[in-house]
Amino acid sequence: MPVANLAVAAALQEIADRLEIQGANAFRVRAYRAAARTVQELPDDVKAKVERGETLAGMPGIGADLAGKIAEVATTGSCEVLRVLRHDMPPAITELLQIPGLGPKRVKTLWQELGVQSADEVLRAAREQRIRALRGFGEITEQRIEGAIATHLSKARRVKLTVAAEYADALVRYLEAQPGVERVAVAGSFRRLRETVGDLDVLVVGKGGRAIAERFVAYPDVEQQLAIGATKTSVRLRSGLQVDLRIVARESFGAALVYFTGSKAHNIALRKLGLAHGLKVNEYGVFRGTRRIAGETEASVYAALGLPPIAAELREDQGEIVAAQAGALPRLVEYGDLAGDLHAHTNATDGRDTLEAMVEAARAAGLKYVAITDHSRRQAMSHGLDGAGLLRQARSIERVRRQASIDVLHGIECDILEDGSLDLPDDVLSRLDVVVAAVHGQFHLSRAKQTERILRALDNRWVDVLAHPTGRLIGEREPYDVDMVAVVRKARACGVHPELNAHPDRLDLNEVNCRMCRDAGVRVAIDSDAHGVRGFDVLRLGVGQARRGWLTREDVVNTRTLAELRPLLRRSRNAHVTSRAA
Ligand code: DGT
Ligand code: CA
Ligand code: CA
Repeated sequence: MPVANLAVAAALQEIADRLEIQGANAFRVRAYRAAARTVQELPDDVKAKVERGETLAGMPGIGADLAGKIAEVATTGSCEVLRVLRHDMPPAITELLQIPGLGPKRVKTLWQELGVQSADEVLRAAREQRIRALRGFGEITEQRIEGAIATHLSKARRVKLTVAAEYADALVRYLEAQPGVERVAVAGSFRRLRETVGDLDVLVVGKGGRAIAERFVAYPDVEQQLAIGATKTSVRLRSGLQVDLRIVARESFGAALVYFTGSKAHNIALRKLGLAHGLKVNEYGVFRGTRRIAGETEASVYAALGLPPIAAELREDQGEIVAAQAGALPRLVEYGDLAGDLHAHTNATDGRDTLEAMVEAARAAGLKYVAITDHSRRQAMSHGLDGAGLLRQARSIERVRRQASIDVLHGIECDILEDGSLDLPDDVLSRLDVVVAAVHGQFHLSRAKQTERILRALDNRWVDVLAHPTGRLIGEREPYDVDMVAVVRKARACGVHPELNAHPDRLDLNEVNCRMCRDAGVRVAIDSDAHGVRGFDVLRLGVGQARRGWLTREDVVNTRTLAELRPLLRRSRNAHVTSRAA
């Protein structure tokens, strides 16, 4: 479905919701809802349609008046009715409406009876048990609302790592340019490369603590100063992101970096280990009695505890300290280890750039091979390829191979249908170099059905990679309910490589699943899923997630040269079996 249509449909839904909250005529409310549905189900891009001068009037549930409003939303992003409605109601109504379980009727009651204007206020009302007394609510509903809002708030307040990186980079550049500043580092979950971060923790070494703090709060993007002092200052940026700044002494920099990188669980484990050695560990250093024995560098802190340095990505108290003591820390995969990418799109389906441009971009990203894996026919909205389309693409790839300085594999991102069969027949799949199989719909199957579906897809002897194995979109869509232990076991039995899709919205596999693969001896493919020439940049993010999942170079299949990779693809085994049989 065209993305723009979703936005238009959402605006129409919002109008309907707000009208309902206002107590408007039920017929009018229904008309907007029907229009939203029509737009959502429209196969073509509504904006393009409007721009071509076509009218939507006459489509199911859409008269001349609504058609005009849809055109206005499609071209300008909003419309007069919506602006007026928003103006007349507290802004948080939109936020409240996004909370599962809070439809317009309930929002209306909460707003009118309790006067709540934001999600925080609803949460407080729930905790103070003021909601259960309202007509149509009750204790169970109150509890459900409390849970839903708490989840909503905790998600809304964490930002994706790539977004945080933009704020962090700009702020670091600003701080480094200030007089007296010697050194700036971003610690916290950001440095551990967690997929989302709650706030930024910045450390500064420099002269004149108070003056540096004042320069920090004067940063143009600061909206609110939360606390200021010579050692600790906190602000909120305009985007809502909080930044904690600590000014530390040079000789404590390493200890502060360890402490504020965390995680809290890792810190506690280190402190315990110190106690066992008669040492005190804190953000200022490692102390025996009152004597500081380490603290200037991170390595000195770990060494004082008898440990080798531990990579920031591992510091979650998930066994890294025991591994460090045993000299068994993994040699984590690095970006430079990647040799190729097994999942990328072109404008033959929903990618933005040509085959030639994508191959060149893969080369520029330092890769030695790239698999072109456009969508299969089921993805009709993105013009998915059938057998004939793939044949045409094969000819283009032949042509590009003659000029390209890297190897180009011809593959497909083939839909896994609801019953676990694949969208294209085996004889088509067998002609390709690599098959990436993916779930793109029916996310709500039961756990048993979803698992069975995916296991069945892995049984297909042409499937090499299982793309974005859990389907989650960070902060937007939960993973579908699937038994990953069974999937990983099956992947091992079949020789399929689960993908770590590096797109910042996906990072799917997550770190827990990465580690499950490693423990099962299953090699993972870190793929970009690039839909444009900039799309290969995300591979770095994928490597970060892989490191959080303890993956080494050996655990990642696309660190192999193409010659080493081929035998690890299932089709090579098939060929072997077939030729022996012949
Ligand atoms: P976030 O911001 O929620 O994504 O996660 P972090 O890990 O960045 O947590 P944050 O910002 O609350 O604190 C930064 C670091 O400071 C954290 O990773 C470890 C350390 N830290 C915070 N509170 C405590 C604590 O109560 N005890 C210890 N030992 N360390 C703490
Ligand atoms: Ca933090
Ligand atoms: Ca913090």
